Amino acid sequence: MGRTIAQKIIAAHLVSGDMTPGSEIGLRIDQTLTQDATGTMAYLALENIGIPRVRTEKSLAYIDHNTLQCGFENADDHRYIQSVARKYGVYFSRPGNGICHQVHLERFGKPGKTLIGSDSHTPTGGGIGMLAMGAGGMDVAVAMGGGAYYITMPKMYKVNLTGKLRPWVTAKDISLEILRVLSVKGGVGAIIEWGGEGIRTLSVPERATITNMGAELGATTSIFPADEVTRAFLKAQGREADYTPLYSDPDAEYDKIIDIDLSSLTPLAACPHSPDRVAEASDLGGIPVSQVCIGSCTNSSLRDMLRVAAILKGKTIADGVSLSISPGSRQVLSMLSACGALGDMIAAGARVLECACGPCIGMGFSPASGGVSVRTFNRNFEGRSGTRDAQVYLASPETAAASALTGFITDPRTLGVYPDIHMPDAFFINDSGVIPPAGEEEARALDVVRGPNIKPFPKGEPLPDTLTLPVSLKVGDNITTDHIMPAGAKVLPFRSNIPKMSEFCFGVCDETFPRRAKELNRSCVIGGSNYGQGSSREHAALVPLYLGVRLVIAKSFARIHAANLINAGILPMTFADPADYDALEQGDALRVEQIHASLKSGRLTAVNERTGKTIGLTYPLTDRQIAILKAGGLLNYTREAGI
Ligand code: MIC
Ligand code: SF4
Repeated sequence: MGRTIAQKIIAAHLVSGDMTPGSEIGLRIDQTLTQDATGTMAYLALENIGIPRVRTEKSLAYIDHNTLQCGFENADDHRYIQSVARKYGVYFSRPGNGICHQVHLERFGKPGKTLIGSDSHTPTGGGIGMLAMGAGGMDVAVAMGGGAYYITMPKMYKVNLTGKLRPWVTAKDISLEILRVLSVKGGVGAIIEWGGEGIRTLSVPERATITNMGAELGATTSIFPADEVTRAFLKAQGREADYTPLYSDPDAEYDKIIDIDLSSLTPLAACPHSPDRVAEASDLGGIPVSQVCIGSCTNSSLRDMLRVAAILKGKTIADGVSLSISPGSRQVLSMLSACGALGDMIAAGARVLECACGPCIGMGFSPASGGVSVRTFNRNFEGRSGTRDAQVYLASPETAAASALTGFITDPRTLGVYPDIHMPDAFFINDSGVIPPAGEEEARALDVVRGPNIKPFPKGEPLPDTLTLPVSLKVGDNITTDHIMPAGAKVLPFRSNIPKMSEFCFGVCDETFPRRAKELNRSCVIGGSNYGQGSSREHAALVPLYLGVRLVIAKSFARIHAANLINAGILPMTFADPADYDALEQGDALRVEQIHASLKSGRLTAVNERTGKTIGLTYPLTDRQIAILKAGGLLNYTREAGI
C-alpha cells in the first residue's frame, strides 16, 4: 500500500512502535524550537536531565511572547534562556527577530524533517512539508537531549483542493472553512494532508497559514507536499539546497477525505469565543469595530503585510478604530520598510508594533470593555485578549484591513478591485538576529544566569495505589488552556514562577479555585469534552500539580494537554459512561483503589463517597506512560530510565 506524506516521514524517523493508528510510536526528532513563555520550563527540564549538549540537528530558542518588559521578570527570563542556549548548543533568536513559527519557516525549516516545538502552532512548518508538532516543554527537553518524541500514531485525513481562490478570498478563509466543517475537535487523533490541484495556486506563506490553524482543529499536525512552490520559496530565502521533493503515493489511503472547491469560498470570520464559530463576513456587516489587530504567526508574512499595506494605501482608518500591525519577522519588517509599504500603513493610522506575538497573547492591546476586536490571529478564546468581555472575531488580513477602514466588520469584496502586490524573487537575508551557541570547549566553562523570578520545577509525586480526592472544580466542554492557565501581560511574566502563577489558575472560570485547591491539599478536577484544547503550555498541568491536583477526569482530552498531564504526574482519565459527568458535583469526594494493578487494563473504578455511586473510568495508557506516572512525572522517569 502506498504512503501518505506524513507516513513517509514517520517511517523514516520511527524508533519504536509500529505504525498502526492508535498505538504509541516514538520518533527521532531532527529540530526543536522553544519560545520564551514555555522555554524557561523547557530549559530548566533540560538542565535537570543532565546532558551537556543538545543532540538534535538544530535547536532554536526564540524570544517572541514575553516581550513587554514592565519589570525585571521577562528580561531575566530572556537572559536565562540566552545563557542556557549558549551553553547547551541552542541557537538564540533575540527579541525583535520575529515570531518563532514565521522565522523558523523562513530560515530553518526543511521538507521531510521532524520538528517539535514547545508551542502548539509548530505545525506551521507543515507549510514546507515538515512533520512539525506542538509539544510540552518537557517533551521538547527530552528531544533536545536526543530522546524520542512519543505520539499516538494518527489517522490520516486528506483535504483535496480544487479550483482557485477568488479575489479577496484567502488562505485564512480556507482555514476557517475547514474549522466550520470539522470543528475544534474534528482533527483530534489525525494528521491532515493538504493536496489536490488547488494547492499549486497557494504560496508557502498561504500554506503555512493553513497548517498553523490546523492546531485549532485539534489535529496532531497538518502538512503540504514539498513541490515546486516550496522550492521557489526556499530559493527566494537563499536555501534551495534545503529542498527535497515530497509527495504522497498515488495509492496512499486516507481515513477521511474532504473536498473543498476554492472558487466557491467567500470571506469568513470566526465569532466569539471559538475559532469554529464561523460566519460569512458579509453577514456580520452591521457590527461596529473598535479595534483591529493584524499579525500573529497565522498572518504576518510579507505577502499578508503587502496586501494590507496596499488596501490601506492613501486611506485613513475609521475614527473609532485602533489598528495594530505586527510584522512576523525582522525580514518582513525590513522589506516592508524598504519598499515603502510600511509608510503606507503608518500614514493610514496603523500603530506598528514590534515583530512578536503581542496582542495575540494579550501582551498589550487588550480591547476596551465589551469592545469588538477583529484579529487575523488563530484563537479568540474568552479572556485571551486580556479583556474578559471583549468580543474577538478572527478574519483574514483583507477582512481586517477593510474593517479598519470602515469601522464595521466588512466583507472586503465591497472595497472594489483587489490590489495587486509584487512578491520579490529574493528575500532580504540577515541572520544576525540569531546568535549561535558557544563551541563545546567554551561552553563547559559558561555559567547559566538565573534571576530571582526563576523558581524550581514543582515536584511530581509517584502515583499512589489509592487516591481519595475531593472534587475541587467541575468545568464544562471545550475548556482551553487559556481557561486553566491564562496568559496575558499580567500573568506571563510569571511563567518561570509556578507558585506565583498558581494565583491565576482557572481564573476565567472561578477565581476562588486556587485558594480552595490549596486548602484541600490534594484534589481532582472534572472536565467535559476536549478538555485542555489550545496551547501547548505545560503550565496548565504544572500549576494544577502545584495546587495539589492529582487526577483529572474529563469526557475527552486534547492531545498535547493529556501528554502534559502525564508528564507532570497527574492521572488523566475519561468517563466510561459520559453520563456520569452529570452526577458529579464540586465538593464530592472520589475514592479510587488498586490503581497500579488496574492501569494496564486502562480501566479504573471510582466511588463517589457522597452518593455511594460507582463510576467507571478509562484511559488507554501505554507502559511508558504508566511508568512515567508511577515515577511522578517525566523528569523523574527520565532521570531513572535515561533518555
Ligand atoms: C498560544 O498561542 O496560546 C501560545 C502562547 O503560543 C501557546 C504557548 C504558550 O502558552 O506559551 C501555544 O500555542 O502553545
Ligand atoms: Fe504567538 Fe499567537 Fe502564534 Fe501563539 S498563536 S505563537 S501567541 S503569535
